[in-house]
Formats: sequence, structure tokens, C-alpha cells
Amino acid sequence: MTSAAVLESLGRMILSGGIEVVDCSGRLGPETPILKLPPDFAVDTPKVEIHRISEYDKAGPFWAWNWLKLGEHSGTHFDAPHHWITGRDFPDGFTDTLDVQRLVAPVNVLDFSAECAADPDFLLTVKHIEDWEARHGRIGAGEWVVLRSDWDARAHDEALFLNADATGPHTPGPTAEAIAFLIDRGIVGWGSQCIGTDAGQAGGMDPPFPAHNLLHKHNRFGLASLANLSRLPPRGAILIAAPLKIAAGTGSPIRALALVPKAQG
Ligand code: 23J
Ligand code: MN
Repeated sequence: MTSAAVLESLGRMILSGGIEVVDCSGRLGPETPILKLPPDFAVDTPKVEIHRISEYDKAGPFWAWNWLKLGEHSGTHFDAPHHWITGRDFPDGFTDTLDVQRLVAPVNVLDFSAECAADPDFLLTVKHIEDWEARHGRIGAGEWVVLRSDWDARAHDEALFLNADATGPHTPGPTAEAIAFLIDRGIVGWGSQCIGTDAGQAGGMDPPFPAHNLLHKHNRFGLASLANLSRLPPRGAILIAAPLKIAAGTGSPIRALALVPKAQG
């Protein structure tokens, strides 16, 4: 099939609903959970603010619009390589310089939601990925890999979402070895349904924050606070995860969209 024929079929399939567009973003607003770092790092990202400019009133009789106060790493968002010191030197490692061809790719959905429900500190290991590949096939170069934890069910409540106690946050994530394994597979990026790409306890790992450290060191991308992964098949969907073209940006909120084959009736 020619690429023109594929796209023509794709267009028809999207219009007919034969391919469904699944919204993998959470709602972005003042209620959106925001990362809290330990107090030694004094400044956190501020909460999202939405300020009304006008809504069919004296300030704008026929139009409604808002202005935003927004950190790059807010809500469902993208981590660009320059976000981490290990990825600082890639000319194409910023939101405005990255290669957009890489952003649209098949997505592998690793469902460990039951394990994460049983243990909020669940760590995805190489063994888990190898077992998943034995059932679903080998993860390919250029593809997205996301951990399905169903953590988005907690996103309505920041305390529940961050799940922190005196020993810090308790949320699932990958081991350093698992991320190294996926980088070796050639993935374009790794996504989580939690506040960041790393586990809550990842500050104490070697290296600290291994998903951030290793992904960005190898010019790969991160996705955080993804939603609705329970609506995606393990393989066979396409994920579109595009950051705003922020000048020299290190990340951006995204509207993450998955193209999913409709279940055959
Ligand atoms: C800075 C430091 C640690 C972390 C993060 C940012 C994120 O999760 C992020 O949004 O990239 S863990
Ligand atoms: Mn981030």
C-alpha cells in the first residue's frame, strides 16, 4: 500500500469511528496535582492559574478568553531532554528544536495496574518487561512505552495522587535497569500515569531519578500524568504526544491522543 492510500484509509477510519481517538490527558486547572520536591529545593512549580480576561462583558463584549499561569511540568506533560542535566547538550533536546517525526509512534502499554494497586511503591523490572514481551511481542525502536498503573483514578485528589508520607512520595515507576533496557530497545520515550516519569522513591535510587537521568542522557522523552491508559490495547495503538513549541522549553503540558482500533463487534 502507498502511504497516500494508508492515509486515505486512516482518514476514513477516524471519521467513521472505526479508529477511536482516546484522550490520554487529564484536566488542567487549579486542581491539577503539582510535584512537590523536598524542602532543600526551595521553589516548586506553582499551581495552575486561569485568569479571565473577558467573557462577553465590559472587558470584551463579544468574546471570552483567559490568560494562564502555568509551569512547563504541569499536569499531563512532556519532559524534553534538556529538562535533565544529563541531556543538557542536545541541540534537538528542547520543545522548540525536537524532531516532531518522533512524537507520533506506536505505543506499548504495560499493564501493571493490579500490582500498583497492591503496592504503591511497585517497581517495574527488566523481568516484568521480558515477561510482557513474551506475551505481546518485542518492543520496537522508535516506539513509546507507558506503564499502566491506573493512577489517574487518584488525580481528583492531590494528596491521593502524590501519596506522600514522612518518608516521601509512594508512587510506582521503573528501576534504573528497566529504563536502560528500554533505551537499548530504542524507544522514543517512557510514560507514567503518576506525577513524574520516576517512582516516588526514585530520589534514593542509583542514579537518582533514573528515568529522568537515563532517558534524557540518551535524548529520549518522558510523559507524565497520562490518563485513560485502561482504554488502550497492550499493542496496536498510536500515541501522539506533542509539547507546545515553547522557546528553549524543557517540557510542556500536552493533549496526549491515542489512535485505537475499535473493538470488533
Ligand atoms: C524535577 C525534579 C524531579 C522530578 C521532576 C522534576 C519531574 O517529575 C518532572 O516533572 O519532570 S521527579
Ligand atoms: Mn516533567
